[in-house]
Amino acid sequence: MTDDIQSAARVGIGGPVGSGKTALLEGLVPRLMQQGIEVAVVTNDLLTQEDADRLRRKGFLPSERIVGVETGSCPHTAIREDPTMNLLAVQDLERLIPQLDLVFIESGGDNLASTFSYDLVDTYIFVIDVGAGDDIPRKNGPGFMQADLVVINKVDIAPYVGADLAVIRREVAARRREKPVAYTNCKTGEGLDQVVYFISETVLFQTSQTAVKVI
Ligand SMILES: Nc1nc2c(ncn2[C@@H]2O[C@H](COP(=O)(O)OP(=O)(O)OP(=O)(O)O)[C@@H](O)[C@H]2O)c(=O)[nH]1
Ligand SMILES: [Mg+2]
Repeated sequence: MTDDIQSAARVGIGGPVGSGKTALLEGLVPRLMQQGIEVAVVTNDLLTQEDADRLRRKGFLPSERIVGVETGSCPHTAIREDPTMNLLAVQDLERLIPQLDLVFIESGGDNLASTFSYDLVDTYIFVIDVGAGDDIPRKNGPGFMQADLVVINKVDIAPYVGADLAVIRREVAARRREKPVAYTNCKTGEGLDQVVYFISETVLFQTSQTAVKVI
């Protein structure tokens, strides 16, 4: 039934509650659109359309390109154990927008164990924020360890929460080794070019026009 539909690249965005997943989307989507990439977004919330409505209010994407999935269960169930709802949402978007290049799937906020099924996404980004403490990398959560890209967000608040960015950088490098990491401030856009670079190289197979290589 779906054989004749062109498949868009799928990028998961996971991470704890409030780490900045939606803020990251708010930064990434306009940057990718500027490069001519056709983007859509699926958001997951437990019982609401909160994030989908927030993105619609931003006005940077036509409303039909934003789908809010109400998971009604643990967020990781809908991105890993049984991603049916998300797969159907992506398929609907691909049917509606045949020229689609890229679909983001934002998980509901979860814990450090949260990972995506590769049946649902081609690659995924795990967002943690500096405000959660500089010991987060030491906790070895599977989401953080296994994600294709880790984004350490809210670097701007480090001085206010007593988090040492040098410690974070050292411990992230020791645990992630060669796997990419980007340090971002979604309020200013700092570091977002590195995330665009990662997406361009990993799933769009093109060299980003503005981006900087991820460290
Ligand atoms: N100072 C600062 N605040 C940020 C940054 N990124 C996000 N925020 C704020 O952090 C709060 C949470 O951001 P969201 O983007 O809603 O986080 P989320 O991960 O999508 O949250 P859930 O979907 O509820 O899990 C909001 O008040 C954002 O404005 C950042 O880089 N710096
Ligand atoms: Mg969100």
